[in-house]
This record gives sequence, structure tokens and C-alpha cells, in this order.
Amino acid sequence: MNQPASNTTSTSDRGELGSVLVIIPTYNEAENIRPIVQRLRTSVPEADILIADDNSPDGTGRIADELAASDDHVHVLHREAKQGLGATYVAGFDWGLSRGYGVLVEHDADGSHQPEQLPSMLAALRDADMVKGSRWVKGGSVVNWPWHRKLLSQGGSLWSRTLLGLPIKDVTGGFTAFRADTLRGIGLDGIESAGYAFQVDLARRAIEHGYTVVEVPIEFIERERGDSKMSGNIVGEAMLLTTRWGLGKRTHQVKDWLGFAKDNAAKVAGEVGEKVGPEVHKYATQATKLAGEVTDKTKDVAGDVSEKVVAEA
Ligand SMILES: Nc1nc2c(ncn2[C@@H]2O[C@H](COP(=O)(O)OP(=O)(O)O)[C@@H](O)[C@H]2O)c(=O)[nH]1
Ligand SMILES: [Mg+2]
Repeated sequence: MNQPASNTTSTSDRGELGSVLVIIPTYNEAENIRPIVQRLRTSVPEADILIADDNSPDGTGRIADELAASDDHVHVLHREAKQGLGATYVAGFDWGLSRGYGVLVEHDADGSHQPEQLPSMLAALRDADMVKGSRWVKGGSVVNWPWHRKLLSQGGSLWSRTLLGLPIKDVTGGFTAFRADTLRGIGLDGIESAGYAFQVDLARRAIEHGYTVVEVPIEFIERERGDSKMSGNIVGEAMLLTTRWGLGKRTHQVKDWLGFAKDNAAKVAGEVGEKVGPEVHKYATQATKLAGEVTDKTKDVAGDVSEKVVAEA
């Protein structure tokens, strides 16, 4: 294996970016893989590329081997069978992290993500922990999408943004650059999500860990060759998991708030009791006890309801 390419310096206190690995997951991308690798080599010549192929029946893996044989910057990870985008990326991240790359990039093979836009994302990563190429910020756009795809994508982002409280406009987008430390920090164990949910999962983990996530506008072009592997199942998985994560988060918030209300009620009752004398203090204590029982009951009900919704979803 050749060593990761030369370092890129950074002025932020996050430290140098280090060498860049662009991971391209492929399943039946025989027509697309050569041109996309060529464009990446031109746009980010210092970066390495890892093609992570799930044993594509159309021979994409063989073409990837040919590309790797003629270029030290290109590597191939052959996987046995189609296991979904999320599992492929986790394997690609592990491959890159164990080899010391400082930046790991998610990049589709089908031409939707433009290699020419990667340098501006890497520049933004100097002052961030994670950069998402974004279709839904000012300056971002989508080319050749019918209205229902736009609705699905924007609706999906709105859904996960609202439920999870994420400050990100394009949560489901898959053109993303991570610092290696960010991926190590959020941890890749226990990630089970496959498609769009995988992108939401990474974003929510990063935000929950306090990392800075920046969106850079991109122009996303619908693929011209080959077929999309995204399906109704993948959309369904994204909605189900996002709802489950969102409800888990909200239940905790409700429980925290009820706990706070209970403590506060006891405190106020105590203060009032001291002022108005022992007789009233007795009633206040009883009222507080009652309030405590009610809030405990409400917490149980909130827990039951959310578990029920999650189980039925
Ligand atoms: N290795 C691997 N790659 C996949 C899998 N599913 C999708 N991909 C690749 O992931 C990228 C994005 O998938 P695509 O079908 O274009 O999704 P869409 O853009 O949402 O329609 C493409 O490069 C696909 O070849 C999978 O199960 N395994
Ligand atoms: Mg695509």
C-alpha cells in the first residue's frame, strides 16, 4: 500500500487536516466508475480513493482493480455481497482510519456528487469537524429531479431536523467530509442503518457529541447512467429510525422536565411553609407529595406511550 498523500495545513485549533481518503461505494456502477475516478484524480490529485465494491454482478470490481493497478492513489475493498450503503461506508471508514488518513469523504459513483466541488468542502473542513455538501442551503441545487423527489428529500430532511432538533438543512445528503477524529469520537460500533438513515445517524451522532457540522452548497445532479439502488424500504427505514430516535430524545426531555417541575414544586412549597406557619406547611407538604405522585405517573405513561409507538412503528 502506498502512504497517504501529503498533509494539508490548517490554521484552526483542530489541527492539520492530514491526508484525504475519498470512499466510493459501488454496486453495479461499471459505466460510471472510470469517469468519476478520473474526475476525482483531477480535482483532488493529492487524495487517495477507495472503491468499496459489494461484488457487483456487472464487473465494477474488476474495473476497479484495473484502475488500482495503474494508479497508486486508487485502492479497492472487495466485499462478498450487497450489504447496503451504511455497512459499506463503515467498512471503508475502518479501512481508512486504520491506515492513518486524516480526512474521510463519502462520495457516490454515479455523478450526482461532483468531484469539482470537493475542494471547497475540504477548505470548510479546516474550521469544522464535519462538512456536508448541501442541496438545501442558499446556493445549493438539484438538477434533473422531478418535483416528487425534491419533495421527498426536503420532506425527509424537515422530518429528521424537527424530530431530532438538528441544525442541518440537508440531513439525508451523502456527500460528506469527516475529520478522522470526528469518526473516532462518534464511534462506528452499533450503526445498523443502511441508506438515508445512515446519513441522518452520522449527523445526529456528530451533533450530540458537540462537533461542529458545516453545510457547503452543492449542485446535485441526478445520475444519467445505471440504476439507483435506493428503494421504498430505504425510505421506510429512514422514517422509522428517525422517528424512534426522535421519540427517545423527546421522552427524555419530558422526563427531565417533569423531574425539574417536581423538585421545584417541593422547593417552593417548603419556602411558603416556612413563611406561613406549620399548619399550612402540612397542607403544602401533602400537596407536594400528591404532585410528585402525579408527575411520576405521567412519566410512566410518557414512557409507555413512546415505547408502544416505537414498537408499533
Ligand atoms: N457497495 C455498495 N454500494 C452501494 C450499495 N447501495 C448503493 N451503493 C452505491 O452508493 C451510491 C449511491 O447509491 P444510489 O443508488 O445512487 O442512491 P441514490 O443516489 O439515493 O439514488 C452509488 O455509488 C451506489 O453504487 C450497496 O449495498 N453496496
Ligand atoms: Mg445516486
